[in-house]
Amino acid sequence: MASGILGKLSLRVIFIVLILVVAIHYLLTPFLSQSFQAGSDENPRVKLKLHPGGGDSEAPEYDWSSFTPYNPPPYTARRAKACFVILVRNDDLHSMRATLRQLEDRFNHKYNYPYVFLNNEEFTDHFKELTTSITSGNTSYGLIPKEHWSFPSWISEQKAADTRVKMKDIIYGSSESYRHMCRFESGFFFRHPLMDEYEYYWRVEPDVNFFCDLQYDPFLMMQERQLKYGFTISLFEYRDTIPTLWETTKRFMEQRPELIAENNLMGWVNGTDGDYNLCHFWSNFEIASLSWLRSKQYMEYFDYLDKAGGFFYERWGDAPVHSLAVAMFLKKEEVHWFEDVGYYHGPFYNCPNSKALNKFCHCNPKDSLHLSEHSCTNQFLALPNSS
Ligand SMILES: Nc1nc2c(ncn2[C@@H]2O[C@H](COP(=O)(O)OP(=O)(O)OP(=O)(O)O)[C@@H](O)[C@H]2O)c(=O)[nH]1
Ligand SMILES: [Mg+2]
Repeated sequence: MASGILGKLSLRVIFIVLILVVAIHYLLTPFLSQSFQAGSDENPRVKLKLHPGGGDSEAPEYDWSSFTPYNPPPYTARRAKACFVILVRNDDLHSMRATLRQLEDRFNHKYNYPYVFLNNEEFTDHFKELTTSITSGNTSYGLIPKEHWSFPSWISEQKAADTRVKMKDIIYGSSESYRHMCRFESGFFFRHPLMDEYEYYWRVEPDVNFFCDLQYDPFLMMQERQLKYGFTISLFEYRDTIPTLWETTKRFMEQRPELIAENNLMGWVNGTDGDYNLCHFWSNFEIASLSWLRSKQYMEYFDYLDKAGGFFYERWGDAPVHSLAVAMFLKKEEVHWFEDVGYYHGPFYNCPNSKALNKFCHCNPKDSLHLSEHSCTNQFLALPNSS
């Protein structure tokens, strides 16, 4: 009798628990599924960013099928008209060599692409000897013409000097050479005569690190997929360095609407308040098309900015300049995130999350900036394709 009552009781308890479990599951389902859908349509890479700290077994694999390797070994002789371009000082020889060693080991010993070194001063024989000795491709060394690394006639040197004093508390705000560097990287490196024979460039700096064996030729990939601009890291710019860059750019767009691409990427840089949201591609790494930079629209944009004076009266960086140009002139399909290039430029990493890619690397995906709120890569990936 007692066991009969107990039996009925435990059946009731089990029944109630079951109902509770089903109810709780039903109530929580919308919240759980929302966290997977936020910001993404069907792009599985966007979902991945919702797993910060992932990267090992629990991180979802995503579709890498569109990323077929180009020149799998044995290596074919096919090459793009491409080079590495490196703006560097003689004093940076040893950090330069450390980077070249990695670039060769991770990629270029198989492809032997040439290097163009540029400098505002003559390279020393010592620099030339010790960089040529460590590289597999041809090396050439160019002196930057004075007019590409000096104040243009319309700039008041006094006003520029006053600006440097006013901006002394901003990163590189007091530096004159940094401003020449940013202006040069914005408007001139691709016009140096040593660059004339090339169609694509990979920008490299001393002291950056490469962590992954690249399994294909990125230049040929750019060419075959008609890509114009490739990046590894995106982030937010310091607003104080570019107070009027956005309004200057908007003025340019108003004056030259016919130069703006129909399906452009302005959605990536438009802030909700109508201001620039500060998203930019970090230009210390770029693999990109030279004909795009040499195009009428880019050249007009650079000239417009140059005349406006912000390279000297503020501290406009080449990264937001290139990025705003990408946003105005290119379509999403022409811009590529080199997720598989493990890369470090202090203090940020790009490191592939996918096991399929990370197996060629020695970086920790958990360090990758794209998993953090400081990156704009998620927002880029979430943009719709134009077609
Ligand atoms: N020849 C030459 N190269 C320079 C000069 N200033 C900077 N560069 C190069 O320009 C590139 C960018 O300069 P960086 O000092 O690295 O600027 P950054 O990346 O914004 O700042 P960091 O965080 O210090 O790396 C690097 O390739 C430097 O080697 C200069 O005065 N002369
Ligand atoms: Mg740097």
